[in-house]
Amino acid sequence: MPHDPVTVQAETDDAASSTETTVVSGIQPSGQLHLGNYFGAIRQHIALHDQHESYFFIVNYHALTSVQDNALLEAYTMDVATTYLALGFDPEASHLFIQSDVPEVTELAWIFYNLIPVSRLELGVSYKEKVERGMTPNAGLLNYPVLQAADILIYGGTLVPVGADQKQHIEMTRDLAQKFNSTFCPDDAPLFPMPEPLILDDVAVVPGIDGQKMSKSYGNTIGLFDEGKTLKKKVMSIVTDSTPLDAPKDPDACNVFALIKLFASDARRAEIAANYRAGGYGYGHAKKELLGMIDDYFGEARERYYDLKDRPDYVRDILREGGKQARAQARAYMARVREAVGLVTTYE
Ligand code: AQP
Repeated sequence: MPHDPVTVQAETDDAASSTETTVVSGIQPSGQLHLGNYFGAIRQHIALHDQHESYFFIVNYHALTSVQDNALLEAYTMDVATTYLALGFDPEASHLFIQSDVPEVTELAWIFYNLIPVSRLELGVSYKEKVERGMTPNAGLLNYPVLQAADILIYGGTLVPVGADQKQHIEMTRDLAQKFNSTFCPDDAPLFPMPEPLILDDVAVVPGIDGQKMSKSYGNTIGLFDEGKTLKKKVMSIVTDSTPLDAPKDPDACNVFALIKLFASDARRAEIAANYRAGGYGYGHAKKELLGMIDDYFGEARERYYDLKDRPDYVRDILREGGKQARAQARAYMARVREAVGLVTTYE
């Protein structure tokens, strides 16, 4: 497998070589986690989490932009944590916690609101796409990247492993760090570092079963732990063109092949591409192959997931401890931010 954690580690070593590296990333509890989340971000999170000081959090404030049902939000939040642990996240080696256990991020976001024009936020690609898809353009959705910047900077994040769709948001984070430093800090003592995104070029944006970006809110996902009939139904419904079985096909124009590439070794990938080009290899063959790959890849983690699902108190304890540590760090940073801004603090 070209993308097992070991390979990702090698790929990320350059970007994360500094001894000062602090890895920070969040994930929305807005639905079942899917292949796009995994290959775009989670795989890198798992590979990096025990290599550096790191903070991984479940961004439930962000998820309010799309989930406004309390039982569902709570269930999705626990599900994200359970998924990370099932995939091998070691809570002793890093911090895994819930965003709202560190409410100081909303305070930092408020400060940042004053440093970015509304017109810049209105140009956000993700914002525009979500509105085009029918989401309500409320203030939370518009300000999503500002809260994200607060999430990253409040822990002094320097490296942010994300999918390609988040590139623009990390640029906004950098601009906000720069703007804060130039507005409130002496030139030789900037408060915030400049975070770098870590985006693996070969993954880019993982397509969903309809060929659009795989996204929880688009209803086009393949869940990490989908199995049996559910998994089969989703894989078999991946959109393809109507080229007949016998005819040669272009693998690079095919959604099924785009997903196969994520799982297959280089040699297997080349073989399947050659089959496409030769003709006589149908999309049904490719889908069957993909189905087996997904099952093999996530089979063991799926078993751990179902085991952990029966132990919600254990998962909650891990989140509580992670939140406690993260909050201590965030509070220390906020004390310096408040002083830099001139917010008089009268409590100890
Ligand atoms: N299709 C994708 N391809 C590559 N990376 C992806 N990511 C999400 N979809 C893809 C990456 O997953 C990380 C966590 O994403 P998120 O859950 O915080 O928010 P998102 O990007 O908005 O994910 P969804 O599934 O599209 O959620 P909804 O529909 O609720 O907005 C990010 O690093 C993202 O790049």
